[in-house]
Amino acid sequence: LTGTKAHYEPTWDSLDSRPIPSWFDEAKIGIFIHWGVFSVPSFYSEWIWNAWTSSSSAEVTNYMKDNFPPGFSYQEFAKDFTAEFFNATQWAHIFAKSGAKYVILTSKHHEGFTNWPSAYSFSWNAKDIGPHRDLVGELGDAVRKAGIKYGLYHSLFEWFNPMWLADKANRFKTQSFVDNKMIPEMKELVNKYQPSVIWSDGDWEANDTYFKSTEFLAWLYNESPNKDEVVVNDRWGAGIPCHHGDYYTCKDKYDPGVLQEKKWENAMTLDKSSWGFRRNAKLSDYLTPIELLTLLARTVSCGGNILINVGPTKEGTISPIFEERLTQLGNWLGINGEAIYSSQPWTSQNDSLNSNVWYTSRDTAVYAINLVWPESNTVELASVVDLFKNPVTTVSLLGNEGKLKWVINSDRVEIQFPDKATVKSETAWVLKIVSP
Ligand code: FUL
Repeated sequence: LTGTKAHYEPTWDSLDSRPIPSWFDEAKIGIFIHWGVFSVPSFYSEWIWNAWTSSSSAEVTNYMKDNFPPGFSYQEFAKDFTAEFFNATQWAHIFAKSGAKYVILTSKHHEGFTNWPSAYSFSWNAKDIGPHRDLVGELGDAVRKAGIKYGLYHSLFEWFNPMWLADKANRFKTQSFVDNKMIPEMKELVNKYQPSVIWSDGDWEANDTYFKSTEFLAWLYNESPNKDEVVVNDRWGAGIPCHHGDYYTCKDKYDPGVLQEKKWENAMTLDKSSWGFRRNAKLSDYLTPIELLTLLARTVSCGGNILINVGPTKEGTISPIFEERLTQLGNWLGINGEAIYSSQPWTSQNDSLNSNVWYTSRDTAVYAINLVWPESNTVELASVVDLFKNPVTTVSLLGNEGKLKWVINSDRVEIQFPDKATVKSETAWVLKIVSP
């Protein structure tokens, strides 16, 4: 928690002076969930409604023409958002097993459909149609019971909301959508579910003055029920991302590869080409375990958190490929988690000699995450050579008993890996260098 009792003004200078609640940096790993009416066609991506309407994708145009009668409307998909197999406790169990410390669900994507019974989204919400359930509430209860923080994604704008379209036609000189929908709805969401993260999105269309972003955030930080714990991202108006907010997401899949001063997050997705579920995805569309661990190592090493997206089905299941990736991650963290959770970036991020090695640190330990098993069982590292000049330095491999042998060879240290058969980790092996 911040521990500060400051009062914030609705200006970026004031809001940006707020220290980020410490739980967020310590957590390192979150799960992102894109679930909504777009999960019904589960074709192309969560942008299908927009792509169909704007004819921006021939694939979508043809799919809709070939499979739906003339006059079919996107809203008709909602009744098939059945969620009959949705068991929030089972989802929370999968997320807990993955080692993630926070979970962020789309409360409402750009389609405007709310996954909770919003008083401001009449008949376009998960209680009135489709699941006939409060998905936001059910998942929140289960996730928190599993000891995981709960956050909510929320799209500021809605592609086809008439109030939004009217404001847009007025070049955003009117704020009917913001006053009558967006702000009251976000306050309802916050008061009811008290999210620990607000992952704002869809901000690029208008500026922060139109969205009344600073007023909302001052209310959030000063008065809202979870004000000491809540963390917000940076998507609050055109030009804002990467400049304001508790932490930066910048653009989707942001992965700078170098240390960042400000807390940031790599929001990425296991299906490389979509955030929403795709029934026609191929195995090769999903990240492999080592691709995921590479992103994790590089992200955490450079001071970021990773937010790993899954797209559940309209029936409310998390497909086995997502479950498998998350389980593999959890198994890896079970052995190597001390290099990740509550770690700090070290002096070097990527070894200057060996680009397959990323560093993190904690107390007197430096962790070298090796993405490949070294040829001839010996790894050569340059960035840590000075640590080995300290006579009390020791080095071991996480998930393996005993200390490893090493020699300094001019500008590098050569560390002898153990017999692979005695090593627990199946991939991405972590050296722990303790140099008191
Ligand atoms: C983007 C959205 O437009 C995508 O659909 C997705 O939600 C991603 C996380 O953010 O800006």
